[in-house]
Amino acid sequence: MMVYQKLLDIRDKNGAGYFVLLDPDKKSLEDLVATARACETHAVDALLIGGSLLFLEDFNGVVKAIKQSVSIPVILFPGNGRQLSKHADAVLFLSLISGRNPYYLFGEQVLAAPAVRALGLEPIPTGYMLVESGKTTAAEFISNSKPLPREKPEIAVAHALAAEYLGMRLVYLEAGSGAKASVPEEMVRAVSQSVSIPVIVGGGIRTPQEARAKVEAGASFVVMGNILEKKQNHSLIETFATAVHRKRDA
Ligand code: 1GP
Repeated sequence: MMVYQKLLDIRDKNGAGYFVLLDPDKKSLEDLVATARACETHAVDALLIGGSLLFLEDFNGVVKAIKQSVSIPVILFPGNGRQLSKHADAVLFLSLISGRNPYYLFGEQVLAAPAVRALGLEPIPTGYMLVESGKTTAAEFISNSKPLPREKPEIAVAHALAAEYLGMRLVYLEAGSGAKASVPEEMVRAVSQSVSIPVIVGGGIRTPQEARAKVEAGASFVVMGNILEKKQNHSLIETFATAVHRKRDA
C-alpha cells in the first residue's frame, strides 16, 4: 500500500495521526534510533526525518538505521534536496507556497525530482505554509520568505485552496520548529473546513492539550519534535499520542 493511503487510513481509524519529527543534526545516531523505537512503542503513527540545515555527513546512514529499527512509516521532510535517501518510505515533496521565493516554490524541486525517481521514493506533494509565530524561525530565515500573518486565517485559506486546486495532496501549516506560538486554532479550523485534502499542523506544540486543540480544530495530523528532544521523556510520547488519537468530540 502506498504511504499516502496508509496515512489516510491511520487518520480515519484514530481520528487524527501523530507524527514525530527527528532532526538528524540534533541527536546522536544512538539517540535517534532509541527515540524512533520509543515512538513506535508509544503509538506514534509515522516518523518524519529532516531539518532546515544538514551538518551531518551520513544522512543516508541515519535514515537506514532508523528504518531498520521500526516498522511505522519513515517519511522524509527535507529542508533541501540533500536530505533524500532510498531507505525512507516516502518524501513530503514540499513547495513553500506561503512565500514568493521562486527557488523554494519550484527551483529546489526541479533539482530534487530526478533523485526522488532514482531512489524509488514515493513523493507526497505537499503545500508547505509558514505561519508567523512570534520570532524568526530557521525555515523562514533559510527560505528568505515571509510567513503568513497569524491573525489572517482567510489568507491561509486562499493559499490552501490554491494548493488543492494545483493537485497537492497535503497542506502543512507550520509555525516552525521551536516556535514561540503554535499555529492558531482559528486558522487550523478555517483551512480544514475549506479544503478536502488533509491538514498537517506542527511547530511549537508543547502540551498534549495544545496538540488536542489542533485536532479539535480539524487537523488530520499533528507533528512534534522539539519538546521530545528537550525532555528525553519517552512516557510523554504516549501522553501526546493519546491526546491526538481520541476521536473528535461530537
Ligand atoms: C517542525 O512542525 C515541526 O517542522 C515540529 O516543530 O519541533 O516545534 O515540535 P517542533
